[in-house]
Amino acid sequence: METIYSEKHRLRDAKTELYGGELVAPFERPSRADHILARLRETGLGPVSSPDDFGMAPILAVHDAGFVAFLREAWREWEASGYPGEAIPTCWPARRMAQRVPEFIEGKLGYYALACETSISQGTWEAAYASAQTALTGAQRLKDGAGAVFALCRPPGHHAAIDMYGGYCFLNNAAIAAQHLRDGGARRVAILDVDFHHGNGTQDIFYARDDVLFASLHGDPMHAFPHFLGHADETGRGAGEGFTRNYPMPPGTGFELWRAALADALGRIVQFAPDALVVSLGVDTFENDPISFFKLRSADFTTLGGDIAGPGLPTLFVMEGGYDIAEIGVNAVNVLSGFEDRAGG
Ligand code: OKP
Ligand code: ZN
Repeated sequence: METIYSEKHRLRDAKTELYGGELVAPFERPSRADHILARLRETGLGPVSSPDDFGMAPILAVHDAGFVAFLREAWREWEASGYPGEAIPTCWPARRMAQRVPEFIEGKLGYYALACETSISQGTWEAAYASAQTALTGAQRLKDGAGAVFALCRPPGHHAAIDMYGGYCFLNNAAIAAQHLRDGGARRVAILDVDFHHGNGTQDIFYARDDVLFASLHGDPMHAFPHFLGHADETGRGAGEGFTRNYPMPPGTGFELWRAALADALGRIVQFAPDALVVSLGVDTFENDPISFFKLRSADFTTLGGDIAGPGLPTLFVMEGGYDIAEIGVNAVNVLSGFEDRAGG
């Protein structure tokens, strides 16, 4: 399986994350990609290629133009404000307040942020842009006939909504790739999100649509980030009714229960009969993940990779989360090799 990878991910190297009431070194850091790349090379999964540049149009096909302009300018505006640290919002357009974009950067941050753990730092936009292009290149490979591709995206994307960033995400790589597949002629695309956290951004982008099915397995939002989306009764809106499917699961969930949810999600995907499958691949379901509460073991990732190959669909894996950095390479590549072994690739 070919991997698409850009060194530009290194430009996303924030110094701070707001965690547990303290500013700490971010969990989402450059060494995550290094460990995945090292493991890919060690196992000889396949070639590693640089992304092509598809420009802004495919990004603007899923994200709000004002939001994208904000992301591009946020660091410059924050620096100009004279504040000493990284850009973090302090105030939100909460219930019964005006939903109007302020002029001052601190207000803009609150308007466009859905969470404040994620600092905007120098280079964040450039890395997020390269991450989206990495996913787009993977989508293009599927369009050109590849059976499976791995987009080693960083920063991740699935929390980024039409006009909101947060949860370490800025641009929704998986959604941008899925839309690119649609615009390239795929009639239906399914997105399967196996990251520990609910893919609220992806759900937001496709919630009212019947051409992109979204299924997510995740920690119950009553107990886990993003806290305010991902309940089982969220199933789509309007024409999209029935085309969103959520599988929230409780603390301590192990592979048996998780795999049963996966089987149900894959059954729905098969029924949907998509032309392509995009997998939001997070391995923060791992038993030793520092910020999550599922109990999957390294060998389980091989099994679930095989399960995902079951439907026999052209499949794009888009990297999302995973914060046990020492094991992220083994766990992510286990999914890919499990997929290949079953797919016979
Ligand atoms: C990004 B991805 C933990 C707080 C976690 C943000 C998590 C973002 C995860 N108590 N806050 O889905 O892996
Ligand atoms: Zn996650």
